[in-house]
Amino acid sequence: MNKFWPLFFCFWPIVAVVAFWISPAMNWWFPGMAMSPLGQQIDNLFYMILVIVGLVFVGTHIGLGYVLFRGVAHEDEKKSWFSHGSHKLEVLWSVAPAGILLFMSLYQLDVWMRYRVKSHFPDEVQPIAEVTARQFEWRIRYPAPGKALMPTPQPDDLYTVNDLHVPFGRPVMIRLRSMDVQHSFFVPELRIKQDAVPGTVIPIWFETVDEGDFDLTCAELCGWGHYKMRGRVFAERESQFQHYLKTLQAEQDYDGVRELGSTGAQIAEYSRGPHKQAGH
Ligand SMILES: [Cu+2]
Repeated sequence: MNKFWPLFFCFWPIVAVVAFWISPAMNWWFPGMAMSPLGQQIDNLFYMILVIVGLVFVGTHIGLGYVLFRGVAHEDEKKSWFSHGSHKLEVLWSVAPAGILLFMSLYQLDVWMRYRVKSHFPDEVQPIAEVTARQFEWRIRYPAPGKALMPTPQPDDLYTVNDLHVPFGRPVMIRLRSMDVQHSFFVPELRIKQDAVPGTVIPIWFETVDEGDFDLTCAELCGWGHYKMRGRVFAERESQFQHYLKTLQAEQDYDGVRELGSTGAQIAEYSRGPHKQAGH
């Protein structure tokens, strides 16, 4: 019976290690596969840290198990003893974690810079849309088809809410702003999480590897309606993306009086869900 507690305390670390081991295969760590190359690099950093933490965890629990089993095996040694510390040990367990933390901070610098530091962004990346967070929606401004996004709104800009369309297979940039309080632009499948801060414009770039649609949520408790600040990111073929912009333009220019000609037909076609169709 006196082996119960040592066994009990050693059982849970073993369960934890098994769970850690099978988690990647079961897809328990992440909200699906990373759909961007940078997201995959971020996942690799996560696994690197997980391995280090896992080794420390296993090591300390082997130590704990040893002490527990030794304790029950040597009933005669039950009397406690006091230590005034060991200089060597103190140095060792201060320097080793400091070294590991330093290694982790240097190792991730490259990914961090590519993600956040403007001078390390891909050369060809251009802003394709401005996303303005407000209580409680994502307002999106695109330039007219064939034009570049200007820092200030232009008369022929295109507007929509909550549905961000982007072409996949090339890096794209959005300019992130906030109209009221602090929000956070969070696309879990692309591993993007960036605060939207009132008074600043923050560029975010990403490259989606395949077509698909992904959740866009707000990751900053921004008020009573925070829960409903939910949008979608549609990654589509370049031709589909251009088609989407043209449809948005037609929709915006439609005065409601014209006959249901080509413009109306285009709107009707799009409202049937063209992003699910093949490109045009
Ligand atoms: Cu929000």
